[in-house]
Amino acid sequence: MKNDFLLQMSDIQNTTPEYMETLFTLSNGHMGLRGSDLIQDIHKTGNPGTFVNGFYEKKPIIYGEWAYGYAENHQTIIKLPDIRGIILTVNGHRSDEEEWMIKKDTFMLNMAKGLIEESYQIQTINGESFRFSAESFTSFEHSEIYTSKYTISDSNFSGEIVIEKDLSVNKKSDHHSEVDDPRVASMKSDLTVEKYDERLEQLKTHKSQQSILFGQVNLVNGKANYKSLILDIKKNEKMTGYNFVIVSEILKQTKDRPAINELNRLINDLEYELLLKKQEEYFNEFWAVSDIELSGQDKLQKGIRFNLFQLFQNAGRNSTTNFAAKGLTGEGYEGHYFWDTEMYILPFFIYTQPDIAKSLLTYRSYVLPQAKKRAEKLHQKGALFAWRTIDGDEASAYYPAGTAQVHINADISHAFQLYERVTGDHQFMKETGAEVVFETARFWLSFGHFGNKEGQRQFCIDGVTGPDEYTALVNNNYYTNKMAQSNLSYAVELAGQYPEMITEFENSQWQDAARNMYLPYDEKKQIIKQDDSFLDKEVWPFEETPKENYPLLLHYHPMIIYKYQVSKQADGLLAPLLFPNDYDKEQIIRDYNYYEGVTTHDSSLSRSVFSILASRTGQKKKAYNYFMDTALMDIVDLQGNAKDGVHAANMGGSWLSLIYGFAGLSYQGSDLIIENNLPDEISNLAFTLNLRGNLIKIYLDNCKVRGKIIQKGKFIQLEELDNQLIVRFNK
Ligand code: IFM
Repeated sequence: MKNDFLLQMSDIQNTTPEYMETLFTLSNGHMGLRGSDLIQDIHKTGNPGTFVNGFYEKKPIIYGEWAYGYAENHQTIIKLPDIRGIILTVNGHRSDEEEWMIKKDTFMLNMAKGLIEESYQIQTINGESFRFSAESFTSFEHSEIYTSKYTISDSNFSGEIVIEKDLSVNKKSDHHSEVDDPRVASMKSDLTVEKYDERLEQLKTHKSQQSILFGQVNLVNGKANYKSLILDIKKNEKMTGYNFVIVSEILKQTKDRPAINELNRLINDLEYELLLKKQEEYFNEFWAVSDIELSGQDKLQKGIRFNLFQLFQNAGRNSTTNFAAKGLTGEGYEGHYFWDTEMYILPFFIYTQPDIAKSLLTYRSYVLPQAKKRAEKLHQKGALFAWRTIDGDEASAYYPAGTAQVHINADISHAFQLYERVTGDHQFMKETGAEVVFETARFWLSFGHFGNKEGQRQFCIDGVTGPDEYTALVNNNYYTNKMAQSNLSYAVELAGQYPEMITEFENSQWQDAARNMYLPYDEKKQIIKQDDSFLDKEVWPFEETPKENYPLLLHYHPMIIYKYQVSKQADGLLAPLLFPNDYDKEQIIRDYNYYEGVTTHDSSLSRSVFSILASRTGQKKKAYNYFMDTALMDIVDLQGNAKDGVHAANMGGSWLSLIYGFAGLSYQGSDLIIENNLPDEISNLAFTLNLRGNLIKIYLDNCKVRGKIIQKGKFIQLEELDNQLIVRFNK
């Protein structure tokens, strides 16, 4: 197998245990377990643990000063015990009680198959020695199973080796929180534990009213044991045993019979080799439709595959869960879902694995009732989606950089629109998406207002925060207004197809607001204004700011930051990225140059945007440099906080930098255009897109763009021009 599918310790910059655990996380969208030390010794280090997507607890937010409509509860993903770590007992002596020699020979994440493979040379304090190998994975065939095959060989003794896992919950070590970093928080797990049967316990939360079944089965020579795995070793003979940890789907607090019956069937038929075979099939399929091959700097190919792998393995797939900002790799951002999914992560899925995209979008429809309630609470019409959430309710305790980011509404509408455009799945829009788009459009009409701007009646949206979290509560954030306009226009388009879902009056209001949306522009500087007041502020004193004072959010009070022209991340520049046909190249370059000068990139969501726009405006060197920071962000720990989880939006951003940037994907009318913007450092790029069921393999090299249909779907035509590929769809 090609080494570019194997992530090893030698590939990564930082080797602290917490950081390694993040990078070597195994997940299947339902559960994620950090890649902690396998064999527990007397030196307990790191921050191991397991996360279940959407399994969380609530607790009231205590405000020093409360105001009407503030978010009521924290929602925090629960850190369950480490289901990976094992304790070995050899002839009565335990690995976590005595000083053993444990030498790691191999440890790798096999991204081609979705496994961790590892082997150790072990010598106990009494001189018993043996080789211990393990192969483990979170099953994609049955997402409630994490399984390992353990093999003992080359032993210099005959005797008993016991392999155990400590799955007891509510331990002190299941809690870890960084006091000085607002981006990290976890909640001490306080679960009610009830014995369910001889194999399983039921773990219940209190306030969020959820429960899961949790337990293990061990198999040796076809015999099951629910506590531990006992191997009778003969000197020099090889011996194998299997462990299966069961982490059920989230159940209703009352007994969820069908789900439990299904789980019982699953437990009775556990078969490692079959699950392994299926795992390989899943991953073969995944790489066949999603891989990106490219030439270039050492580690780049592997870095890109690592990003794609993490995107694939961390996406919720059951329509009631989504994609947390850190996936299931750590406790950063409490397991919350943000706009990261729609604007950075979903394009990858929409263009490569539309079924996963559909499931992530369905989640938004699933929480639409909460979004409608939220709008009502704020005395608005329609729906207002939570800025950060697990269960759909707003969980942001700091509203200026939370609830006020109402652009989330339009981001969600935009993702539905992209899904429909790329897949042609109108049925989904009819059944699920249209209502979300209409409700978000209703919100804009009631939240915004017509005002007089520059002598004209224009639609304004005041008192909001845009993507840049270093600028809060402003009037007419350019990005928000542009996105709201697009949301309204899409609602009008859908209204033409489903007129029975809206009123005539609404339709005309939406058209009016979209047509007259105010988009702030500075005539003197000839650039878009991030918002009404951004350019009037003093520019942040960058020259006097020591390097160690970045990210600013950890060193300056918000009141100081908000006074200045300083952006944490790309904001207005997202508009030309998403609507390239609305801006000419000179305009984009002027905006780019200005806003690059005031952006710190303290958010990991920033650099990919700068890379894409640099690609599209012929600034190849810049495009490449920003891309490299994006592509290898977690592998080199660029942001310094990968220990708390991967930067999933940035991983989506690295896909965007390649496909929207280097391959210049855009639309002209209904035609999709691929354009060759490859930087000098990358001479070849190949990737696959799924366009209305057609799998198209696209190749770029220094002088050409080529396309090949490798699986046929609805009618399309490819036209190859000099350095351009045009995909035409049948209307
Ligand atoms: O959604 C982002 C936001 O744009 C910047 N702060 C972190 C959030 C989660 O990734």
